[in-house]
Amino acid sequence: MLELPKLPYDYAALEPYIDAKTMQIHHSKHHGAYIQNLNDALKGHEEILNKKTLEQLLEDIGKIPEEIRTKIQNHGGGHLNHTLFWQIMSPKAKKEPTGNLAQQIKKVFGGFTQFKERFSLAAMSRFGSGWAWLVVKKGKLEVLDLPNQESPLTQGSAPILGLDVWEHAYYLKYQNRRAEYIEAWWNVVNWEEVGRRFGLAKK
Ligand code: MN3
Repeated sequence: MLELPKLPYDYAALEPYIDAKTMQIHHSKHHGAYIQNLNDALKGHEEILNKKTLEQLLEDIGKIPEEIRTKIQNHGGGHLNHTLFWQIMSPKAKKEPTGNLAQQIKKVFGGFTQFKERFSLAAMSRFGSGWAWLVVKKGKLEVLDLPNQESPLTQGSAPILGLDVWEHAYYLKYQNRRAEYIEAWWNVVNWEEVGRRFGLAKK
């Protein structure tokens, strides 16, 4: 049985950028539902998580038994995506990446400002529900936007930064103003954690 991971900070910690009510519902209800649905889907198939992690299952979805494949993609993806999302945000966020990650962002996108524009555009232009991602693919940084709870792992990419642009992530505070939510979110990105994930993905 998988359990809902605890948030590494209080629900109100990301105010004023992300409000406490949104965080509470998003974590306890939405992420909670992915966990519950994932556990339901795994009933009778518990053995698949003895041999592989959920990450490994999503990297090679063709090997997941067909009768539960779509559910594992949706709810397993939802679980991993949100787990990453909580970790790559922090109330003590620094405004910019440092070290090797900063250098690679400059090399690939031309600079941090250009990267932010590129990523924000991906987040804005994702039609309907989905995520914008910064991933490492074959050692190189890339920006992606993917629908629903599709995991970058399924595309052979390691996610290091993700922005949830489902309406449940911002509607209470920002209503239809997705651009304002994206702009505010940059203030809470935990670049230390993104840099740590970059270091792991490069290996
Ligand atoms: Mn969400």
